[in-house]
Amino acid sequence: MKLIIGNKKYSSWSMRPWLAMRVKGIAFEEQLIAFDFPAGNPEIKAATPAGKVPVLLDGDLVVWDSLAILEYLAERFARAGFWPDDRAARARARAMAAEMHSGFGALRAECPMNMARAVRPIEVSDGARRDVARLEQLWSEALAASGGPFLFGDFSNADAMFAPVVNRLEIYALSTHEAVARYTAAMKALPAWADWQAAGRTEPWIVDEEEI
Ligand SMILES: N[C@@H](CCC(=O)N[C@@H](CS)C(=O)NCC(=O)O)C(=O)O
Repeated sequence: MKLIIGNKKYSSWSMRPWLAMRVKGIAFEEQLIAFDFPAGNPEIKAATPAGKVPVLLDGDLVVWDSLAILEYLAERFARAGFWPDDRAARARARAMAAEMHSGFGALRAECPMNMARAVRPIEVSDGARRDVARLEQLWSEALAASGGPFLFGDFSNADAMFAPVVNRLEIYALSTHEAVARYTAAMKALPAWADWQAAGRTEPWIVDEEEI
């Protein structure tokens, strides 16, 4: 299996399946295609019809889009615990993943993921503040129900979906909520997180619009 990803420093969507596969111990080859061109990297467009990373290749099968890849992995490795075992928890985890995938537009637009940025507060819009408040609500409720350390106890696809916003909340100092601090510590304690971040920090590409 091969996972095509973008810059580890900036590519929030790529981080999701990469982290999930590493945490679940799934072996895969990685191909990094950096986006360091003003109008996108033509190599990405050549490698995938949608012109976006991540993309998972499994034999002849091509799966694009981070959430679709996570769903495929959950079926392909049914015993790996990509989703919670309990049906109701699984439904909630999927609802949270879907909300993340289709929402939080203000936060995503104003506060790009950046694995090499030092913590430095910025002013954000009311919309982004509302996004942060919604994350605090979602995470505190899920952690209280499961007991943590991850949203549904063990690391699941829901955590993979939210991992990039953990970085956004931290580097722009957007939340002082206790549940966010606890969840951030659990994420950052993952060896896979440390490996992704260390690689992102050594990348040579600087994309101006991602540097806030
Ligand atoms: N819906 C897609 C979005 C993927 C996406 O926007 N990827 C960005 C990188 S994070 C990308 O490929 N950008 C390169 C480009 O647009 O040229 C997913 O979740 O996988």
